[in-house]
Amino acid sequence: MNLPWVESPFFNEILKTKNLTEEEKQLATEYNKNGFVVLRNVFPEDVIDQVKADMNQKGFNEDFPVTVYRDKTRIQDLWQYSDSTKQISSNDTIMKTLEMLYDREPIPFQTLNFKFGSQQRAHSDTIHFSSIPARYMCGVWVALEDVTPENGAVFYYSGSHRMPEYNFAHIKDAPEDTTYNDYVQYEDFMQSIMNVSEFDKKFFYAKKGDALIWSSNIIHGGSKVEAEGSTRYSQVTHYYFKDCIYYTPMLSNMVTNELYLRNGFKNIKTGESVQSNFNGHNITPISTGKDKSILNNRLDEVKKIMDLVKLKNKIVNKLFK
Ligand SMILES: O=C(O)CCC(=O)C(=O)O
Repeated sequence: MNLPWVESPFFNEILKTKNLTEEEKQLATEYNKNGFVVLRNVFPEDVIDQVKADMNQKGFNEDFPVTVYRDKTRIQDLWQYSDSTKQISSNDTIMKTLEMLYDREPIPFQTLNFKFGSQQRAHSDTIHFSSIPARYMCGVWVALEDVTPENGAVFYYSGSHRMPEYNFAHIKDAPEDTTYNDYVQYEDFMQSIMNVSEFDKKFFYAKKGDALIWSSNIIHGGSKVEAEGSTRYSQVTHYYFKDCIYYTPMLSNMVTNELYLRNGFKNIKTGESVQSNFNGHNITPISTGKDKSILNNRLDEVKKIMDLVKLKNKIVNKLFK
């Protein structure tokens, strides 16, 4: 089936056919049920401390020039300037665990380093990063210092990954394009869904070096920072998996199925540029406007025929004018 096996309705049958250790079986079973797993004490202390040093000396240092997005709380893609940030994203234990959970090569493609709690409202990563086949995406959140009820712990709703992947097609009444200005409507919607759902809200009171792996569609966010000014050094890496079509529902038109494709992003581990395909088969996106495309291989054939007709007309006109 075109779904990660850990999210498949046939999970229990597939599990029986897998050659996994008892520990891996337990991990996969938890991930299937809850949509997240915790790995304790995964990263060497010196790498973590170097990431924090890079955050201060580069990421949050206004005198250090960067071309990536940053504000007082977070910096996106610090990996471009920091080898230790890359090492956290490409860590062997994490990569092997993801490969086991998804049966495809993981592709780390974006980092977010937080100096303070994000206080981000409940959301699913699928509004930002989705894939065809669906759900080949996950986040790995790493504590670079201990997390307490005071410094804005990450929260998540256990089991919420089983919900549909909500997007603007579920809430807007017109088939309009959306932008980040509409995001607050999505956040209001997700909160109202959580208010009427019975998922357990959990907080990740991590110790330095712990990692939380969350599946693409689990609802999560950052809780309030109770002790003003307290730091919460942490790093999230977002991963896609090999041989998918990658897109952003937030900037797509999900009513008309015009996708904002994410093509040519960098694999943080290998430095290679990643192109979309469907299970290894080429796809031909056809642009429908400045930043959106439809996927229709038959239309591509039509386009080729139209190009040939145009060429034939040109030749005929030249010969007989
Ligand atoms: O670190 C946090 O507080 C939340 C991060 C988050 O929600 C995300 O990366 O999607």
